[in-house]
Amino acid sequence: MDDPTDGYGAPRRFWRALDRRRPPGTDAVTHGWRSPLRGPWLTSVYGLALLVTLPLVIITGLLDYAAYGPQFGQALPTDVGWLRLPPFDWPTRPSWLFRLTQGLHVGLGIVLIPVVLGKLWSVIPKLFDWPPARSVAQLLERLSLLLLVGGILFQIATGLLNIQYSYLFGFDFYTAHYFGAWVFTAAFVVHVVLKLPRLVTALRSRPARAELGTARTRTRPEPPDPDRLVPPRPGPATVSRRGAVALVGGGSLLLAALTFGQSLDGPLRRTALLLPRGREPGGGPNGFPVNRSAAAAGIQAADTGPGWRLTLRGAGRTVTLDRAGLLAMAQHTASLPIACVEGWSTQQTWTGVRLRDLAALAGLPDPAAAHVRSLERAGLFRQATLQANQVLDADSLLALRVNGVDLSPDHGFPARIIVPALPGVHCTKWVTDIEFRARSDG
Ligand SMILES: Nc1nc2c(c(=O)[nH]1)N[C@H]1C(S)=C(S)[C@@H](COP(=O)(O)O)O[C@H]1N2
Ligand SMILES: [Mo]
Repeated sequence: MDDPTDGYGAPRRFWRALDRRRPPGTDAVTHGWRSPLRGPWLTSVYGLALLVTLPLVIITGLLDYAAYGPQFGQALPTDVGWLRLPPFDWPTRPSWLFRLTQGLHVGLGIVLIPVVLGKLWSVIPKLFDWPPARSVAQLLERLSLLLLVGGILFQIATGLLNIQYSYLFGFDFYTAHYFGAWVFTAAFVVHVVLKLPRLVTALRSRPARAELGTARTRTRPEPPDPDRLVPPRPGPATVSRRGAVALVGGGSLLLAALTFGQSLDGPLRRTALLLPRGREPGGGPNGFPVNRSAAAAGIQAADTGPGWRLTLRGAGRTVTLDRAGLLAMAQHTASLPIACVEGWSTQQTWTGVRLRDLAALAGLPDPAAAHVRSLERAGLFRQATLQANQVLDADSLLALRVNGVDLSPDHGFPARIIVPALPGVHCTKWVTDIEFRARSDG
């Protein structure tokens, strides 16, 4: 048929036979897509944008997993087999580290959606290519594309669901998103290795400045390319390449404008229309986002009243304190962020007792770890384990007050954990018990 020298060395008779078995309709579908914009250049422009940014999304995602303390079995999924990351202690400095990695992961993940859609649009006729492959190598390449495209759509869908519905589907989300990330990353690496030379050639073939200066009426199709991205019978342009790039870029900017407010304090937070909740935290010193309210967590006022006690456990020693006892200890104030896995973050000024002072009180001034428990009886996040560096940092607090007033019930009254660069989920509210663990001798 159209191309006797397919260049893949497949037995010609086999491919001819396959071609004759073309499913009805594929021709019509392929020829229905006639945009003269489609071609290596536009695909490569979107591809370059993703090539630069997706590694950031991948790396920040993996860092977020590491921030959860997988060494304590508290990162989800807990068992990842040989996909385990090299173990290291998540640092406490800079204090905005998790705010940055998590904010970038969720923010970029959202902002890149139009670019992903633009890139898929530019190659969609290829989905209906017939025959589906002309050699074993090409068959493998197309299977990797299935993992690439399926992978990114899966990661976007599960990520969006999680920031909307949070932990309703908690456990399944983490498992799916973690393994989905590895599938996608593997396919992404294969794709980059195979296509990078094509991308470079395509971008060199048409100077960007000239291309972006070309009006719609003067927009012409690219010459036929070996990947057949250029349609065989292109129609007239309904928009210029500049317009196509601007449409995608504008979509990304719009999403950015609606998203990044969730990491800002002050009036600009209200621009975060995509922030799923906590947009109306009320005013006053406790007027910042609440992830899970005291009522939702089933915290009874009776349990946080005068009868509340904090239990500290150390090396063979148990100490019990009430709130007055804690307030009588040395108080320390620090301005620290809370950064949630759903992407939002906020910085507040917290006052309370240093965790290292509590460790010393329990007889373990140099603990290996601390296990914190909440009054909450159910719920995934009623407890957390902190690393030694997280206990010992001079700004790590059992906070009693925020912005100069007592913590509100929703922010964890009588006492909550706040540690620099600690994922929000481990800043346990309504703390009742801290167990410091000794270093094993040796
Ligand atoms: N006991 C308890 N502590 C908790 C939670 C919880 O559900 N229960 N949620 C955590 C999560 S996911 C976050 S992001 C922060 C949010 O703190 P805030 O509600 O004070 O803003 O609290 C953390 N502490
Ligand atoms: Mo969170």
